[in-house]
Amino acid sequence: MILRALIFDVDGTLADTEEAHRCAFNAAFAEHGLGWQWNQRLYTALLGVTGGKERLQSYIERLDLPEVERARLHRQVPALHVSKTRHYARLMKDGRVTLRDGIAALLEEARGAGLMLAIASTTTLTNVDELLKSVLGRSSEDIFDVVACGDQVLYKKPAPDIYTLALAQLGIDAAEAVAFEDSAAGLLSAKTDGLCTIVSPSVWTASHDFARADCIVRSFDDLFGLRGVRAVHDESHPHRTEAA
Ligand code: XBP
Ligand code: MG
Repeated sequence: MILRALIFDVDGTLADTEEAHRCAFNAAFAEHGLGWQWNQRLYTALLGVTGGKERLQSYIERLDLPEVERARLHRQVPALHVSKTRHYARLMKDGRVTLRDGIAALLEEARGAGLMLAIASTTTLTNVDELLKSVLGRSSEDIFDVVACGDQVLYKKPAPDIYTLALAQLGIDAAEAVAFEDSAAGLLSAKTDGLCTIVSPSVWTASHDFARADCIVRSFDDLFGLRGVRAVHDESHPHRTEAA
């Protein structure tokens, strides 16, 4: 099989965005008069649940509350998440978040090598666009051939659904693409779809299990150049890539 596309996770992979997400959640809690504060230690644990709305729901389930109050808070989740997304957009505009090392070169070299580019993310399209406008001055559809994200699928990572959707929209098989991830949930999602997956842990996911990764790098900067690289489908070493 020939390599035809690179598929990127967003949060923690394209950029280290989770501190901005955490601050956006806390700003939304304050706006809604909730006395909640997610510190970095708690947020690292909560990141085990993908999806902001799902993370809020799992947090509410952890609280020691009368059931009536718990039900009221669950009903508040959609509005809370809308507020949080607005705060995240505001934080993206302050320009403090940058692409992770190596990502800009990977995107450029992939284009130069004639590869398609896709996103497979749990976050919302709004967040993807706000991030890319902030770090590259362009929207997601200007850069990526396919943007699969958020509620486009019912089951979020670690379910394979978002990568299945990205591959379908690319019109290719898993053997023709490589996925880039930062978390155990993202890795499991990509591997369940049979994708060769390169992982670079983020500060939030350093303790995750990446045993199934095809390649683990400290930084995406460590990857070889893509020029002239093609995937050689060798039964004994599927997804082995070598310089042409
Ligand atoms: C990471 C997530 C997202 C973000 C928060 O997505 O799990 O939920 O933490 O964004 P990925 P939302 O690594 O798949 O890009 O609040 O929009 O979900
Ligand atoms: Mg991620």
